[in-house]
Amino acid sequence: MERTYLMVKPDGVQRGLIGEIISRFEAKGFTLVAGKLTQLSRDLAETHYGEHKERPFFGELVDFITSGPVFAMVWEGENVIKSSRTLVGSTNPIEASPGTIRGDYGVHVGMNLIHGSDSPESAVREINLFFTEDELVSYKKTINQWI
Ligand code: ABT
Ligand code: MG
Repeated sequence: MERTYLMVKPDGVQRGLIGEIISRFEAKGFTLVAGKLTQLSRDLAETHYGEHKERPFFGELVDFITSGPVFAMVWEGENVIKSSRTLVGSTNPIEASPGTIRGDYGVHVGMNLIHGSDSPESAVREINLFFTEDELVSYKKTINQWI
């Protein structure tokens, strides 16, 4: 079954939105495989966002993502990578549709509440960056066989 890495960013944690965000993925029918509150080191943040190293906003991005605790998670389900990006909404909350997390709660492109892996390769890379194998819990839901 496909897995993805999702992370409530420092703004989402500060605004008390961890529960609300988790609820949306639970309601969709995805399965939580791992979760922890953690504070990113600058090193880890720079590795995680390595693809943006040359971008003008890189320094601010790393400042922001290390500014407070994040809630790191792994979720599992059919097409969870693409589907969770749809639930998250466009990068810029101004363009994100109502009903998406960023569309409902976001204001600023640099503080857009939640991160979601953007491809199968990113998902594997990010899951391994943030979690050890023994932190990932595999189980089958015993209720609701329909999703
Ligand atoms: P992430 O899930 O955080 O990776 O966001 P997303 O994949 O939707 O968007 P990308 B393009 O990966 O943006 C990474 C972070 O950089 C911020 N950003 C992006 C800016 O601050 N200014 C910009 O012009 C762009 C393009 C938004 C993302 N995160 N934060 N926080
Ligand atoms: Mg991204």
